[in-house]
This record gives sequence, C-alpha cells and structure tokens, in this order.
Amino acid sequence: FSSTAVSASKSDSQSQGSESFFRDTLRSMETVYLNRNPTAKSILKLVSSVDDEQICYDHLAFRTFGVNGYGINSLASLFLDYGYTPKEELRFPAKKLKALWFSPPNSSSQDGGSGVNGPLPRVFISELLVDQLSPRAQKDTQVFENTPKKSGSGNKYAALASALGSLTWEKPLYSEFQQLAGESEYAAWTLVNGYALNHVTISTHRLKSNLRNIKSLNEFIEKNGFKLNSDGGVLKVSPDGLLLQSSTVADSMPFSFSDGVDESVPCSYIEFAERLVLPQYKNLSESEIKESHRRDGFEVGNADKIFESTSKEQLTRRA
Ligand code: OOG
Ligand code: NI
Repeated sequence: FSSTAVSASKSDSQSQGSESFFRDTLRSMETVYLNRNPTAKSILKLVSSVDDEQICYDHLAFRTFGVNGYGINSLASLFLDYGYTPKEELRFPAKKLKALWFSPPNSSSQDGGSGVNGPLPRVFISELLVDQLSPRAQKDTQVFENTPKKSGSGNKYAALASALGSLTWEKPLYSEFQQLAGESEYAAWTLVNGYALNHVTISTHRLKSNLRNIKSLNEFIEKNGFKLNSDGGVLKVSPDGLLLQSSTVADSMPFSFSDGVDESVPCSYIEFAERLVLPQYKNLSESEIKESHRRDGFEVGNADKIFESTSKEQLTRRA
C-alpha cells in the first residue's frame, strides 16, 4: 500500500465528491424543468415504457441576455469549473443570437444511468445580442441595466437560479413582455424563464428499441398525441446528413406579471437527436461504436429551426 496509492484514492474520492455535487445541481435543474413542463415529463415516461434500459441526454440547453455580464459566461462558469470544454460558436444574425456549445469531461463515474445519472451531456448556451435590439426593446430589458437594486448581481448566481427555478431579476410588466415579444420572442421567453433549462435532448441512437431511429421516434411521439415543431419540416438534417434533430412545441404556464396580470407564457420543450456514425468509422461493428465515432457538435441550420419550438407560430399552430 504505497503513498501514491493513498493520494490517488484520495483525489478520486475528491473528484467523485465534486462530480456528485455537479450532478445534484443538474438534477435540480431537471426537476424544475419536469415540474413545469408536463409534455417533457410525459414523453420521458413514454419513451422509458418502451425502452426501459437507459435514456441518455445528448445535451442541455439554456438561454441568456448578452448584456452586463448576463450572457453565456454567466452560466458557462459552472460547466467550465466541472471540466467542460468550450467548442464552436454559432451565429444567428437574423435572430440576433449567438451560441456556444461545451463538451463534457470524459471522466465520469456513472455511465450506466439514465438522464443526469448517465453519461454527462453536451451543453448549448445561447445569448441575445441585446445591443442590436431597437432602443425601445433595450429599454424593456432594462431589468439588467441601470437598476442594480432591482437585479442585484444575479448574473453571479445563474446556475443557482436555474437549479432553484427563480428569476434573479424583478418580474416585468405584461406590457413589457408583449412589446418585447413583438421584436424578439427569444427576449420575451428569457425575460420570464430566466436561466431555467430550455430543453433536454434525448439521444435516440443510444436507445435500444426501434425508437433509436429518430423517424420512428417522431412517429411514435405524434401517434401518442404530442405536437412536434414543424418549422422547416419536422426532421432537421445537417448538410452532411449526420445530425438529425426534432423537438416538441413548448408547453405554456401561467405567469404573474408585476402589474398583477396573470397570463400564459411559453416555457420549455424536449428535443431528440440522432448522431450517425462518421464515414471513417463505417466499418466498425455495432458493439465497437462509441459516442466519439459519431457526428459531434451542432448545426446552425438545424438550431435556427429548433429555436422556433417556443414561438407563437408553433404554439398556436393546429396539430
Ligand atoms: C436552442 C435551439 C437550438 C440545438 O440543439 O441546435 C438547439 C434554444 O431553443 O434555445 O437546441
Ligand atoms: Ni438543442
């Protein structure tokens, strides 16, 4: 029993301690999400009724305001501190958004579990380019600007706010929400949902049943009465043909605005992603194929349409 063995096992238990804190944090974010979004909860239950072994999350996604320290970095710091690596930036000029995705650390202790107990998911964080909005809309997002008393230093507690399901700023007026929605539905969504989990994504190729094929999964979801986001077609396919995505239309929930108005606002949705094997690994057998042999990353063209899952157009569309 050498001293190196002692220190190795000590650092192991330390890193497991910190991993369990990180997973507990993700679990709280997920609990907030499942309690607010009955469609996501039902779909996870439905999928596990057919495919009961393991449901892996491909990624978790969040939205932020790119102003005064409230942007991507405010939430990214948790993931960076727990071993994530920043990858590519994606730009959406028409929506005045940018996004950055993060890959998980490869050392992780509970790869056999489901959801937040399974392989750690990628993370996709976007931000609204607030300085590109009209002066009027910028004024409506002023809960962040010039009013430190109202917003405090909420940006420092982004992950905590997400895990609690709280806003770090004061609730807006209903009129502010409506005006903002006219210019940027993303801005209006973020004003009332804050750092709450925007969606989790089921990794379809890691399922065992025929639902591992995303087209079968889409049919199954629709047959069970759920509405999928149809923007640009239900199935979003990357130009290389290797990243296939689809998503539900967001649920709504009542929100109490600061002027006493109670109105329904869009909340979150659930997504599905199938990553196909890269051409250079085509000859590997089924059992040899790992996640690292598959198409990684995200795709601007797909993402642009997935953002519409919380849009009024999709929410009011007839099934
Ligand atoms: C994110 C939309 C993009 C993806 O996987 O490409 C996305 C959002 O709606 O905030 O989730
Ligand atoms: Ni996504």
